[in-house]
Amino acid sequence: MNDLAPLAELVDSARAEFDAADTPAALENAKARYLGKAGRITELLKALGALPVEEKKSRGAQINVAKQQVEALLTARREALAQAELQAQLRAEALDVTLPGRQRGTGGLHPVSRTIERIEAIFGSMGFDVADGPEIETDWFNFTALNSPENHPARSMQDTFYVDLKDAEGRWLNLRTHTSPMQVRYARAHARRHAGAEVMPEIRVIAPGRTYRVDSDATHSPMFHQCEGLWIGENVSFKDLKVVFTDFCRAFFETDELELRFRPSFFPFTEPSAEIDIAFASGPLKGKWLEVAGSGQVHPNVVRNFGLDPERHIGFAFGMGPDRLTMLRYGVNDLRLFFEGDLRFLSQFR
Ligand code: 2NM
Repeated sequence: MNDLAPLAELVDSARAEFDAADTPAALENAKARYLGKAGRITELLKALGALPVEEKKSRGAQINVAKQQVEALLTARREALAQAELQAQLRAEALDVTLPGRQRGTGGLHPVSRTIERIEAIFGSMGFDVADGPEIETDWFNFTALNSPENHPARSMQDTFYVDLKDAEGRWLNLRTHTSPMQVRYARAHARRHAGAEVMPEIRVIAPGRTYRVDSDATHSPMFHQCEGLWIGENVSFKDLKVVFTDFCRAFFETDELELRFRPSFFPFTEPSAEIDIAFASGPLKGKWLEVAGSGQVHPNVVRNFGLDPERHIGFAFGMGPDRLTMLRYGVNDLRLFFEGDLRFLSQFR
């Protein structure tokens, strides 16, 4: 046992085992195999007792040198592991302080929503309430109540999205093709609330919202917006419609330099009916007649379906397209841009 080679081998194998230990716990296990109670070095030291005195001295010194080497290796490996752990932690928590700050994205209202808000504010200033309601409607509210005959082309499958669903009373449902059914709902609730009153307060309401038709090209989208207006009283005339709508157009387009034209037309729910055209006195659209709304005096059959007496209650209604008004206001030439959700387009309106 005087040979140094086995001791050198022992130190080498300790080095190999310490290097192979890649966690502090594994390293402590490896340490036990050399320096623990039954460790290889401890066993060698225990065995010294059996040797003669002279040999014990020199052999003991040799073993102690090996022990110190193993202890040094252990300490070095402990430090290396601690360093590695620290580096890993630093890497995991790395922060690049040269990166630009993260911006909180500022959202914005969709241009059509902005238009609807403008419409609501302008008509609100003229005493109009805002109503909204179901986009899935019964045939009765969407067509029948509005004096659309059973065989009217608007009721055909080619024009209207029918839903394979009936309401609680077994009536077929469809996606509303205009917001007028909401006018009917509003007027009926109003009539019920004021039933028996000496004089019913006037109905003044607009109904903006999503509407649906089977139609799709650069100027038609299967989902589009409408805003319909209704004013019913005991003495509301076509003259009032002209005043109200003229004021609205001036406020909406922020100019008094525009002309309005009421062009005779037909709608099942109004009689007489008129398309409303406007022409700007200046700007890129100068002098061009642009159709902006349909209108008319509410048909007596419709007034009756409101739950009111057409001999007493009279008024007008109109319907316009916020999508088209938005195109005119901002000079957008393709309706589809509004519904594709491309932020490069939408963020221009923020
Ligand atoms: C339009 C044109 C003309 C309209 C009629 C009604 C109601 F409910 F009173 F019958 N609401 N909206 C109407 C009238 C809508 O859109 C082009």
